[in-house]
Amino acid sequence: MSYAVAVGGATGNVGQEMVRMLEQRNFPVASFVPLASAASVAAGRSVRFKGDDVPVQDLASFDFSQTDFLFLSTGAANSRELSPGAAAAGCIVIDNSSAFRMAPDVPLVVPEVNAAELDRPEWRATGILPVANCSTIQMVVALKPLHDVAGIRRIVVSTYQAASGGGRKVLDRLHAEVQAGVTDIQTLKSQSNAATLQATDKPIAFNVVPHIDVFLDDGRTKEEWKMEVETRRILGLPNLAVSATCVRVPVTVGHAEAINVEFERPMDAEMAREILRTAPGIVVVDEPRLGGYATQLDAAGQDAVYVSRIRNDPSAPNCINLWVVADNVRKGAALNAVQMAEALIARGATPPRG
Ligand code: 2RA
Repeated sequence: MSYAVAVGGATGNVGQEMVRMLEQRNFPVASFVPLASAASVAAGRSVRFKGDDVPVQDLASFDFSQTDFLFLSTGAANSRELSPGAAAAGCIVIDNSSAFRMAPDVPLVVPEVNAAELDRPEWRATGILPVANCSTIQMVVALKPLHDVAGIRRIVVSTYQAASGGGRKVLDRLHAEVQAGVTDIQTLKSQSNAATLQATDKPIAFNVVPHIDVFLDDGRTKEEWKMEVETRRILGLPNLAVSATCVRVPVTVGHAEAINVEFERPMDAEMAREILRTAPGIVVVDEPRLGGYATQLDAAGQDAVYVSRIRNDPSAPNCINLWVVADNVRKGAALNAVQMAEALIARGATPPRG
């Protein structure tokens, strides 16, 4: 059986990765429609799929009644406007934005962690399956197998997130700043208010910026809040203690996370290493020597979540530290979305027309 597939936001960063992912994983595509803004249509843009240049069609006015899966990567506001109508027309919307992540009766699924949530019938009423935030996805993939053995008590995580997570604008800005080649501190500082930057932003090149998404009233950023609430939701632990600090770093692709995790029951670095070596979606790269760990560059273009620097934290019982790296555009978005559709198909939960 194969499916009528549409990709919304097909000319964007994540949309393009989505198209590549559908190809690479040989997703059973009967028909393929790339969708984008009216401006992209007017500009005559097309998307290459399986050797053909397929012209983009207008996302806003597309009729989804003959579509089985819509993979949408157009941001939360756009998704709120489009997804309900597309789902009502009969297709399953797999949405990369934050718009529906906290909606009641909508499961937040990371297939390696909680694919069984797809079996709950409630979400069918909305027809929308949100993809979790990229920084959350790689963390729960790494922590779930450990939780199953020893029960997580508390997570403290600091992230090192790539510019691509902020979208094309942030990525372009990083490239422009690096190409400008400015390395002396005074010039970099004076450029932080230059016309190419937003007035409140700091330079990204040669810098790390502890600010991703908007600030909330309590001083956390929304990215930090997302990591906390989404982790509880995906792990099914509504009272779990999670504390996040999210930081943008001058890396193009790949998020890294330094995670400190305390367990209810016995756990140490050696146990964690053994458990993670056979866990789904994980590659352990962990030798205490030069290069015996994974970096963002290693993870870029790869599907796996890499776990390195597994070590005991002697400051608390049953507590370890981990370094977790993944390609934020693949596992953090496009791959997870396609895996969700694959999991639905594998469970026989195909779209109504299936
Ligand atoms: C970021 N996690 O890196 C966000 C993208 N969803 O900005």
